[in-house]
Amino acid sequence: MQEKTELNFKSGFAVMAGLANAGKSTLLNQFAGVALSPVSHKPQTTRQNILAISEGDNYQIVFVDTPGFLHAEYKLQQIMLNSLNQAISEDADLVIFVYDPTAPMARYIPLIKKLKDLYCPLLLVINKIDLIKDKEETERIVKTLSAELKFKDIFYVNAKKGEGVKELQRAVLNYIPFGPAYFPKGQLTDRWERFYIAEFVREQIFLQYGQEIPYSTFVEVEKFTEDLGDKNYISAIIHVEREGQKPIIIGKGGSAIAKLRQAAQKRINDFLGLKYRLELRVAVTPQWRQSVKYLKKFGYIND
Ligand SMILES: Nc1nc2c(ncn2[C@@H]2O[C@H](COP(=O)(O)OP(=O)(O)OP(=O)(O)O)[C@@H](O)[C@H]2O)c(=O)[nH]1
Ligand SMILES: [Mg+2]
Repeated sequence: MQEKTELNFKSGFAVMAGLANAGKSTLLNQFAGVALSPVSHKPQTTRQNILAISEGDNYQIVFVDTPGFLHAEYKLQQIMLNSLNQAISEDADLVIFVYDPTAPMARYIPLIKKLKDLYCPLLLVINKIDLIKDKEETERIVKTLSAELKFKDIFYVNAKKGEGVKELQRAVLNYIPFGPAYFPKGQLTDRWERFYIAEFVREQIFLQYGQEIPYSTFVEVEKFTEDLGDKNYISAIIHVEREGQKPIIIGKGGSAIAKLRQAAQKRINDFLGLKYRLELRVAVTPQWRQSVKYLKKFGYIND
């Protein structure tokens, strides 16, 4: 029986890779059919790989969202880069190169170099087609990239609107190997609610605050009650790196944190399909992005 199942069933990992802000998380959410991975207009929104499991009667595709390729300066960024490297070189059955036409081609050089070393099939996705001027520009991009990398296929997508996503999803299945499912049927992702709660607060911080604030922030879920009915609540700590960042998060008379609390609470409740009251407080945790101790505590480094 086992042999028959393996012959009929396809299962594997389709990993997205691209520069920061290319639209990888937007695309992952389209594949998932739900806003699972935080999206913002700022680069480096995604810090850890996020899985969306898409399934049918005879397949299970695990789409993997990764942090955008970057030049790592601090420890957290090195960890982000490692997550991408591991996903494309160890986990992937297929890599989807998400290309953002609004980024200068020169910024792609180190990523292209990395993608040259892959053994698995590679698909090119030109995202943000709504922002491309004309057909000539598209042709020029495809020609330049195709001279460097061997693509199995090329797709033109508007991830924000979901245009071209179905065709891409169907094509991905062609490159997924035969084998038994990696995850139990019906599972959407590999992480628990607490992870997503923290991520959705962080997403709102990326949307609401400027400059260094989003990058200096970690959100820790302290309490998450599940059996108090309409008194269910979540309490979370927003860690910042410097004393001076605390009043910025809080805002004049608490106005900024009140706005943040409201937006994050709505995002969490929409996702979980339940009503929680969200409580937020701010703590100063100096240099956490450089500290192995805190990066372990916050789950960026696994023992
Ligand atoms: N106009 C347009 N904007 C898009 C499209 N796809 C994504 N975006 C926008 O691009 C920005 C970045 O999207 P994300 O999905 O967060 O990008 P990402 O690649 O995950 O970025 P990092 O997590 O920082 O690596 C957001 O403001 C999206 O709304 C698209 O097809 N067209
Ligand atoms: Mg992202």
